[in-house]
Amino acid sequence: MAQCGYDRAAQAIGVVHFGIGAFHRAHQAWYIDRAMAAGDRDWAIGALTLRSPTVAGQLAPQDGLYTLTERSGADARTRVIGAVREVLFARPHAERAIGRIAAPECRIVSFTVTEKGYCRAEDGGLDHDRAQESFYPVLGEALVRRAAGGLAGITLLSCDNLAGNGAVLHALVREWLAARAPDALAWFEDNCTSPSTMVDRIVPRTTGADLEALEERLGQEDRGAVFTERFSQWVIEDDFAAGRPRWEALGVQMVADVAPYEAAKLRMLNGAHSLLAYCGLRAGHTYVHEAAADPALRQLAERLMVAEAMPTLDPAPGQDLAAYARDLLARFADPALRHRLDQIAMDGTQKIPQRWLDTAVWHCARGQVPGALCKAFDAWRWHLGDARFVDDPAGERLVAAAGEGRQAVLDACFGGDGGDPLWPDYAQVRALFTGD
Ligand code: CS2
Repeated sequence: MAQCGYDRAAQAIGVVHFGIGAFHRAHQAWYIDRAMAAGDRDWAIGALTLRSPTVAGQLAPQDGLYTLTERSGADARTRVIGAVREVLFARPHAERAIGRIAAPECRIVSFTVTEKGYCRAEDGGLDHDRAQESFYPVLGEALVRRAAGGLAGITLLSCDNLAGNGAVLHALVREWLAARAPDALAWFEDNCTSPSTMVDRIVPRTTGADLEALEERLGQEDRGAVFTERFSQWVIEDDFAAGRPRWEALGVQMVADVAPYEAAKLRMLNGAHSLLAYCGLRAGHTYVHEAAADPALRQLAERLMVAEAMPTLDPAPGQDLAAYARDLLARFADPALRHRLDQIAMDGTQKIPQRWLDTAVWHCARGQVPGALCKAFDAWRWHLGDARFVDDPAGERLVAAAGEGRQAVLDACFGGDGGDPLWPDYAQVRALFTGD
């Protein structure tokens, strides 16, 4: 495979990343690769996979090298990414993984572990049992060692689609340390930062057909290849404990407050994505571009973004939400991406609160009915009606509730276990969606 324009072997591992799925390879790794190609040094990535050894098996034999292909219409551009220097399956290699984060050259620990990887309990705090299976044991032990060794602090950089992802991560790590290593807590608070980020790039799961076509084109096999759109956006709160690559030279927006970008992305892009997923599957479509080409569904997605989500947002100066909605519809419609609706439909309980509920609550408070959201919710309930297609940590509970009607689904997802609702204003939203 062609090389990437800088001396890979000479770069220290400055970034340790949890969750080296396709999204990380097509987004953060691509930015870091370009930063090093532009002259930044020692930001190579040591990647950890928590759940599946497959990606380590794909990338390790290629020495971490892989290609990224940007697709748009009939056009495809491929580039070699060299930023990933090491890939470890964290379970059998926990000690090495801890060592990577505890090493002085580590300056950033980043995360794409999906919404459920943060292991939030229903009250928003840490679910300590589930957290044992996630990144917390490795990260926690590494922080303890850094604290004990008097090392410099690091930046924890969440790159998942959660509102206030940095603050959420910081609070959960604090809880983990408070329960298991209180001695490291003051060091953590004084030395580490957790800026929030908004990440955006549509990265469909790579298929066998993608890999075959690529091999034919390149004349070489690449088992770690990723395929994405040309568009990419990264907005980051500029609060780093120990430096960062010069990302601003590569189009990354370094800002004081990421909240307006994050809210717009979650409620408009991701909100419309989830709507298209459930309504699209219900209408018999397989891909996002098919749903976006269906006039009724396109109109519904547009209505959600423009009429329902936009009024709830408070844009940052220069943030043009109407243009954003137009661009999103064009991105969804690109047939080159072949983005499967069922990829988006999974983990609904983890995604829907930050995608739909804030918008719903806003309209409820004004006595208005967000019609597109009501249709989306109904399609989600339809989706839960067939257990074979439900892929969600709360799957069993939801499928059982789906048989009992709308109210039961809502309660199962947002209502807690009979106690206080998980969501403020939940009662109003419940009345809206159930017609009570
Ligand atoms: C999608 C996102 O799978 C999903 O739930 O909505 O992964 C989406 O493609 C990205 O957030 C785009 O940046």
